[in-house]
Amino acid sequence: MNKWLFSTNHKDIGTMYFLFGIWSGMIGMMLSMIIRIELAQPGSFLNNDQLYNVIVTSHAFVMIFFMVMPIMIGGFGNWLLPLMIGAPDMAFPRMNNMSFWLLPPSIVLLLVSSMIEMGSGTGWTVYPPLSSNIAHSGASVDLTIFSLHLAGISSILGAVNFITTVINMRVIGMNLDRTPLFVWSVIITAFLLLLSLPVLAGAITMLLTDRNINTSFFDPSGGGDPILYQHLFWFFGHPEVYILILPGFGLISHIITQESGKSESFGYIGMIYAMMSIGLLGFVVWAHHMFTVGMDVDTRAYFTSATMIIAVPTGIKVFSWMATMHGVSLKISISSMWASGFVFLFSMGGLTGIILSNSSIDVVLHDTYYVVAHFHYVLSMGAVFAILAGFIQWYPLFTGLSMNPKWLKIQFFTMFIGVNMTFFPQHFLGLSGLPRRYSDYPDMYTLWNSVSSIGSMISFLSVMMMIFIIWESMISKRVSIFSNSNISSIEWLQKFPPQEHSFFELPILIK
Ligand code: HAS
Ligand code: CU
Repeated sequence: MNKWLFSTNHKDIGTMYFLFGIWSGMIGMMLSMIIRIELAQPGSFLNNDQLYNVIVTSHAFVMIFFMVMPIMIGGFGNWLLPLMIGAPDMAFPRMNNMSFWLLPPSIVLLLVSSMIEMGSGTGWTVYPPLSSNIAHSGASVDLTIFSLHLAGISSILGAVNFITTVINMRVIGMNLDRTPLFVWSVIITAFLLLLSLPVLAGAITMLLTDRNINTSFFDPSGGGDPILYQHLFWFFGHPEVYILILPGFGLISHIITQESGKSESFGYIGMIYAMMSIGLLGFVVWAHHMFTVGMDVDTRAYFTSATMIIAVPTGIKVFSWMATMHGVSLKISISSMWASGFVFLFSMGGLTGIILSNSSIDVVLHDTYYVVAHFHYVLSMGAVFAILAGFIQWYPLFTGLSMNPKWLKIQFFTMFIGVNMTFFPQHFLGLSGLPRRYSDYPDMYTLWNSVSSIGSMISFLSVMMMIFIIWESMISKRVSIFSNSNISSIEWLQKFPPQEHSFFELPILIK
């Protein structure tokens, strides 16, 4: 009991993050199934539109803050980063414990907010005036704000920890141009967190005072402006979407390199610069989420162009992954299937992002299912595929066990079919004008909504199968030949030497 509650060990804390993330993922998936049941056919299932919006809002928050971020940064970051840089643990082990234990109270606040009064039916963007105290009276939105405060503090502490660890605790000789790509991806993510979360905290705190102590930051009748909230939110919100994908980029680079049997990623240095460019550019494109607020044409031209430029470093990454895979003899492992699936489907999501970045097109597509299709391709098939690729790749390390490869292959294909069947038709729905965040629709949208809901059922069953595969590997105690979870950082570095593009002799340097 105390081993977990008071843990200061990066591997144990990483494991707790995984368990927490998987548990939240179940909640998030359950909420998404309610959404797909409601939309499976016209007419009402819940008979309550506010409740529907509460479910959509909770789904987004749970998936973003309590599934993807804890698993990628908390789980993989804690487990792999110290091992990859040869550090005995994180720089601030007790702060690491606190980062983790802030999350359970945070998700409790979020879930409680949906159980009292009328819930928060605001969407994850929490825009006023919908989130102000007239449209959302009662304590629900306040509890959501407190939940975000706690999750934000957790992430900021985590970011400080990762930055300090990487700056101070790399093994001697591991210069920045020899530091593994996953470490780079986490460190860039940590900077994004550190710079963007305080802005969100400011915005939601201003909203809190608007709601409760009669300030009027976002209320025109008191001299405020609701558009200010959107600027503050998206100054956080856009970097946030790169926070959700960058650690995945890092995981994918390692998996593709290892599974291709190569000693380093194609264009290793270019990969680092690409991630830094994506991180930096991510801070100057936020208003592509606000093209419909009545911006002047020059501002729209700027945000369109700046956004499109992000395709260049992202293209560098995609083509470098492909070049890394190029020319190797065909050896298809499960994790390389997930990784290739990632490269393909993430690129598709990226391309629809480029389409949306055209402000004149976005005026039509904003708040339609086209946007929903875009971000589920980069998230459900980008971030989630990266998580599954990494989880399968390092499962022997985390648990010492091995999963059934044949079942994993079936699971991959059912998931691949399920998510594509769920989200590809949403492009059609969006292009023909179906708005997001509504619980019902005219009959003409029935076909693709039904297909989408059936697809979501397939993905649901596929995730259940994954849980079964994990359970089976645990009860059968099939010890993996590859790895064990007691590996020390030094053994890790000897097994997986860092970038070898420059000469690097480990045993000597570690001394
Ligand atoms: Fe996005 C909305 C644009 C990447 C997540 N995005 C969202 C939302 C989420 C999200 C969650 O400009 C909804 C938020 C909400 O609740 O309202 N997004 C982009 C662009 C990129 C992008 C340009 N998004 C992501 C990633 C996400 C994510 C990564 C999470 C993991 N996104 C938008 C826009 C909106 C938006 C608009 C607002 C829409 C609205 O109306 O609300 C880029 O980073 C993508 C770069 C990647 C690629 C693919 C690989 C690159 C290659 C190089 C060659 C390609 C070229 C392009 C030269 C481009 C292979 C050629 C173009 C062709 C079309 C052929
Ligand atoms: Cu954006």
